[in-house]
Amino acid sequence: MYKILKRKGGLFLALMTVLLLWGVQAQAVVDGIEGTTFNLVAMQDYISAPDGDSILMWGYAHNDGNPGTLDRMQYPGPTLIVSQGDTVTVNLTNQLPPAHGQNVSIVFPGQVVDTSGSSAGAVDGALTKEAPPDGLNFVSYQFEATHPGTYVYRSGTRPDLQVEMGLVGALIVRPTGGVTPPLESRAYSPPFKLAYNHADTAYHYEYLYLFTEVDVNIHRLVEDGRIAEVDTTVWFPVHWFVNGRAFPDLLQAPFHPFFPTQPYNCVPQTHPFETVLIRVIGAGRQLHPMHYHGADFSVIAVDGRMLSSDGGAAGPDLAWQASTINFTPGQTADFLWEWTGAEIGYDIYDHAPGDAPLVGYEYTPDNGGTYPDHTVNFPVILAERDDLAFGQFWSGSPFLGAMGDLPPDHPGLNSGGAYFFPWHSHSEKELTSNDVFPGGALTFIILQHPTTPIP
Ligand SMILES: [Cu+2]
Repeated sequence: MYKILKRKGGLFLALMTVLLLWGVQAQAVVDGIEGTTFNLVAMQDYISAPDGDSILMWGYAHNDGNPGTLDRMQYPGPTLIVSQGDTVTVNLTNQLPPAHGQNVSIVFPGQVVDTSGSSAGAVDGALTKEAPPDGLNFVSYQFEATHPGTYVYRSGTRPDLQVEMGLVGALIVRPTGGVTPPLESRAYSPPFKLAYNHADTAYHYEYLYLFTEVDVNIHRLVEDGRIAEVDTTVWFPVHWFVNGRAFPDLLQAPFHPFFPTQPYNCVPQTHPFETVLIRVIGAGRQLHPMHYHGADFSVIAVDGRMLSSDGGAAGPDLAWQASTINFTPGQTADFLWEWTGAEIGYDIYDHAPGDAPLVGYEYTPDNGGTYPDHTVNFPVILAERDDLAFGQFWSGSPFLGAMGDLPPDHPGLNSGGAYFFPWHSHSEKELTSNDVFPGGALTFIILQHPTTPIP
């Protein structure tokens, strides 16, 4: 039995505008594997970084032959999605090249883990049982998912090296409480779901923000068979990843063929008045001040525990509001974000002054009133001529390259007229990838018009 207890200047905006409007695709769900038994394999492979680099990684693979999963290592590991009360089994085998001499393991902070189902050749490690690099012996980690929430899982074997190398992932426990949120609903809104067992944790869309860093020098040494020379006390990361990709790669679709070992993206989308749940994981070694433009958010839980004064019945009454949150190494948090435009004084649905509100799209707050018609059109500000580029932007390069034609059937650039709010690290160096700007921990939340469906 094992227990572990602002906006920037014109150039920036022009760059962003050009880059972000290409082919943005997202899913309003957290990609991952649902179930109660997961067979993970530690493997070695490469990821790509936006500077064109190819970086050797170790990661957890989930090979079950089903669509939506990979049969090779992925970075980060597969997001494991379970339900509260489930007995969860994660079996781990180790197919890292034996020459590295690395056992591997998984620790599940917040869960009480039993490894008694492991094979006889599993090895006792410093923190938990480990799988030797023979591809045969396995460790069976079993726990009951007692509390809903957002959790990290990661290697418990030399984590300074193995987490850096990519052996990390997310665990999501969904609540079983069948509470119907007594909240307003609108014609365009999908049904509410709950993050925790309380109506005040209801959301329409959820997204994962799993933050990691990479010091390429460590990966080069491993690639060269020089693990003995790795010194993680002189660690100096030059890549910052959200869900295993950096800007602009994280705007591409999940499971995009450009990124065969980096399946997850990070493109939050919502409509006005709908609620977004962000699941935050500090999976690396640094603090990251992540900054969410457009509206303050409300932190409703930390480390898989709702911020409640009475253990849950009062809901997240101790939630706190902010525009920036530190991703703390080893910590998770959940927050809710909603954009209403309530205080900007414009009609956000592009109707002319005096027009009747769009039926089904008007905001009806909980107090029974309706959102006022400001009779002021939302202003449209055209970019300065010098900030514009002419023609079509896509060149096949992830960065601004030569002009080229959009591919056939491309829907055009921001055809829905959405607003884009940057969501980014406020540690400015983290907006680079190996000293190339823009890159790193930068993405956008896309505020779609109500008539634009969000997949
Ligand atoms: Cu900012």
